[in-house]
Amino acid sequence: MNDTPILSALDSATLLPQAAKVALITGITGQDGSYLAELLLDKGYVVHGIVRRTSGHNTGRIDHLLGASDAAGGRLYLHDGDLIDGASLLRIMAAVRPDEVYNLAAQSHVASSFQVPEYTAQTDALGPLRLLEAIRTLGLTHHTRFYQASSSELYGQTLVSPQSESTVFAPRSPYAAAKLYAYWITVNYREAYGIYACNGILFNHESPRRGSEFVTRKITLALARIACGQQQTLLLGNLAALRDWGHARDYVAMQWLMLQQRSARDYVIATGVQYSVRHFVESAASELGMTLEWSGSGLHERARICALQAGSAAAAHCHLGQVVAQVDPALFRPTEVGALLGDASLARQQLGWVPQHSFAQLVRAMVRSDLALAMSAPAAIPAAATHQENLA
Ligand code: NDP
Ligand code: GDR
Repeated sequence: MNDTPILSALDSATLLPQAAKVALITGITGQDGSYLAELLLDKGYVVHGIVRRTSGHNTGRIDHLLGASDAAGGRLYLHDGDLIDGASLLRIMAAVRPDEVYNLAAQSHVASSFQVPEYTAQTDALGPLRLLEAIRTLGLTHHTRFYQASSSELYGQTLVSPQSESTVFAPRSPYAAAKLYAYWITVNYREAYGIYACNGILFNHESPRRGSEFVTRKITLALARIACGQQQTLLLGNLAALRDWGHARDYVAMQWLMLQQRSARDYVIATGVQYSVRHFVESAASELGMTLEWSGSGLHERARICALQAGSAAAAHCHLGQVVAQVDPALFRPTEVGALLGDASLARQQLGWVPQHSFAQLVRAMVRSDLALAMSAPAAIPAAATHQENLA
């Protein structure tokens, strides 16, 4: 990292108040990492983040937190590292000696994991092992608490619904298989060495900061562009897929809470409400003043505008009968997870889990944010969102 205010962890340790808790976040540049960093800084933590080398700027989601004179009060430090580079993780862990590690870094796109399965395993399966080994070999076993970003994708093909902590796993992608290893190695280091290590089995969570290749953000970005006359049609894969979608800000609060308990255990975090991809499209379109009508079925399904709300952005640029969404068979996955629905009763009872955002609020927040982006800075919209052939 060249142009961000980075101190070495050793420098920072001498500058900081002794009482502040120290957290290390991997994946701090991602959706969850950015919200978690905000939460921990608000709580007075000193936050260290691992940032990997890329050819471009990848700190866009946390730029507002960087800089010694901002609200973070100079308590945020970034370190170059990579989950596939054990030496970098050991070096950073030794320097920071964190009270809490949040392992959020991952190749997190399920469809991409079919294209890069080996890399996905290196990052998502062996990455957590490297972090746990660093904790153990540095003698931090009884000092450092560890959070692993586990996933509802672990349930994959299960026929049990809703899914809870006791539901058997049946992974259905290289991503899910790698996360399965990470889940069990986290349990193993808890049982074998007494490390406070736990898995948050989180169901899908979204936000205006969601990556543009995930279906919710792909939909809100594309429909916002369509409403502004910048794009004609949105291509999608499996419209029938059912997901339990929450807001990322609610979910990172649970990640923190899981590390504040008397003993470590694994928790499902989910809203307990399920919607289809098709319903998400309709909801987002409705926020933009478009009412849709579906025709065809399966691989030929498409949605046309059947009503336009007067005065909406869409009314100025779209026309009745316009096809705004259609299925592209190329966007189906080799093996699909058709339906996920979480039962977060344990987290509700033991951690006081009450999500603050409803599905409708989530859709509205994402649509409004992307409409503002399309109207003010259309060139800033990621290419993945506008390229019609992008991967599902
Ligand atoms: P994102 O894809 O938004 O963020 C992933 C983060 O990991 C980014 O900061 C990325 O860096 C970083 N990263 C990727 N590869 C490496 C690597 N080799 N070394 C170091 N860092 C790397 O994911 P989310 O924030 O949505 O998810 C956070 C975690 O939670 C992930 O592990 C994901 O699998 C898991 N999860 C997510 C759910 C969701 O619905 N969001 C649900 C359940 C689990 P860069 O910015 O450079 O790309
Ligand atoms: P998912 O999220 O695979 O559940 O993983 P994604 O948004 O990619 O897909 C959700 C469902 O929508 C279907 N779908 C499409 N998906 C994408 N990305 N693009 C499309 O065009 C499209 N059309 C239909 C998919 O087939 C799927 O059924 C997310 C990630 O955040 C993981 O890291 C995390 O572990 C899980 O959620 C829980």
